[in-house]
Amino acid sequence: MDTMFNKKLALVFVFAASVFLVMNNNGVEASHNIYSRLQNAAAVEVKQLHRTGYHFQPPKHWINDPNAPMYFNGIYHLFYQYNPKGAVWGNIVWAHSVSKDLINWEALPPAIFPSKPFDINGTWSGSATILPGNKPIILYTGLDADKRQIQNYAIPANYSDPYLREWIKPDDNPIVVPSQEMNSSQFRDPTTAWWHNGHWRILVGGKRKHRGMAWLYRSIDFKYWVKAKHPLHSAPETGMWECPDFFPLALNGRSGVDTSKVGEDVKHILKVSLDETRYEYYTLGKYFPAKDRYVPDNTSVDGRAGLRLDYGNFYASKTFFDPSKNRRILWGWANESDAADDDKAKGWAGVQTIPRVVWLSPDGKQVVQWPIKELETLRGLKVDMNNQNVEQGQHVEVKEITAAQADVEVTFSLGSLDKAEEFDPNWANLDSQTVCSLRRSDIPGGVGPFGLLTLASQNLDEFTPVFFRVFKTKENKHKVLMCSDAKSSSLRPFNEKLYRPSFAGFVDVDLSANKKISLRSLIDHSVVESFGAGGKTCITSRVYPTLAINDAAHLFVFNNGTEPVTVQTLTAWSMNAPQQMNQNLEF
Ligand code: DQQ
Repeated sequence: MDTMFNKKLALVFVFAASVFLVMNNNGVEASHNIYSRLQNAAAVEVKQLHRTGYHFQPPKHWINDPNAPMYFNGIYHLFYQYNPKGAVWGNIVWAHSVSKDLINWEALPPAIFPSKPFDINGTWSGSATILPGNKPIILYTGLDADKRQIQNYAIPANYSDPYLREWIKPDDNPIVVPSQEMNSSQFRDPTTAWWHNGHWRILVGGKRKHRGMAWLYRSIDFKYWVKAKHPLHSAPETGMWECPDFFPLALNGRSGVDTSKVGEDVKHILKVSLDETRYEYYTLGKYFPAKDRYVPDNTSVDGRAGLRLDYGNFYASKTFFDPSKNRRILWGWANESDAADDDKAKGWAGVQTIPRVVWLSPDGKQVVQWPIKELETLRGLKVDMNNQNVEQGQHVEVKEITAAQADVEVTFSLGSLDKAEEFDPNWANLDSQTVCSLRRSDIPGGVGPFGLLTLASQNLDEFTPVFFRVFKTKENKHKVLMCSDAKSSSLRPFNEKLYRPSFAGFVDVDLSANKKISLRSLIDHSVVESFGAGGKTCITSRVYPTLAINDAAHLFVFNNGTEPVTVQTLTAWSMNAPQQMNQNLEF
């Protein structure tokens, strides 16, 4: 009886705690917190500890949203929100880097920064569109003298410069302003434009009362824009929609399609970043171009109960179509788990995730993601582990590689699923993260928990487990939970404001067919990006170990379920650092 009561009490507590966290931005640093004391505090020292080895990261200071990723004449461009003066959000400019392979980068001077009446108080996020005649154009949010959020355009000063170093912001800006009845402090982040039947269209994120809005604008010439009578889509009780992204994915195959593609062979995705939770959600649905309406499928819902591209530290993401390789690529900002004062002490904050190719699952019910192929050029020393049986309580080390900077791919093969533990009906209304916090990696189960212990110290005083746990529901169906749990990632005292969530997402797989499930983790000092079941569920964790650093970091395979699991194949690579040119450029 007592245990029952305690269980219920624990559940109520966890539920209340998760409501509290959702109401309070989940503890993830918001991009718009103003730290007036810190935002102009230049890094005195840039601490190398925890800096990533192969993720995109400038040499110092704060970064947030990836902006206007694009491919132009053989070169990839990545712009991103950057504070040139400090390691917390503020003084935002559009930093600019170029690459031939999305892995090795060359830094250029900032492309866009506050200088004109229409952006004097801020140059915030936006997107690129390649206009006919192969002419790139950027749309971005400017904050004008009254701090109104308005949409501006910028064009290259010299189209024949292969790096498009310099960008001009013509004086006929702004091109889209909020109308009287709109909230001008919640109106930002224009999308890549798409073309249909004589008009360009863009979305701008916003909110009306507490309703999240994807405002729709149309233009014939890209300069004169008219607001459509209806937003493309909106949803109640979701708050401000930041960084909307609207794009088609082919119904068959993995090839990407141009943003303007419509028709029966594609499905559309609308992704929004919810300012209130600092997480992103997407729906899949049908776009009706004649009416300019988007209707989500009944398999995907708007808002906090919706699907997520990544269930971890991942925000303000953006996709672009890469015509050179016929694929759609997703970039996201892996935001910090550290507190602002720690960021200041480190001299840096934020990284971009490894670019991922995105496509539609064959059943059309979700987006699938996988790190771009080019990442494999960084793979160095390789080790294998095959047909390794892992019994309950066992953890087997993957030796020899640099475990703090590695890429690991593993396929687990499971025995009988009969022993899968019951999915407590009380959990039905909890989100995946809360379920993971109740069933962490050290709590024994039936089938699982099994997976990887990443960034682990030798004696497991610290570790970030990335694992699966198989449940059986009342209806005798299997439900697979994937977790990337930061709770034990650091020995730093809990009163230090380090965010250590038990990130998790359910995985839509039918294990009964072949009883196999795969996992890939990109481990990079303070980032662990994981791809479950071939990229169906993705989770990024930002972690700050104190022991499991550099050569003292270890990688293990583990199983805490009564049923043994077999590592059918595992390959792990030490990862080399990419080339990053001009990293000392002062801006
Ligand atoms: N970050 C930008 C905004 C956007 C937010 C400002 C999302 O444009 O809404 O740095 O992180």
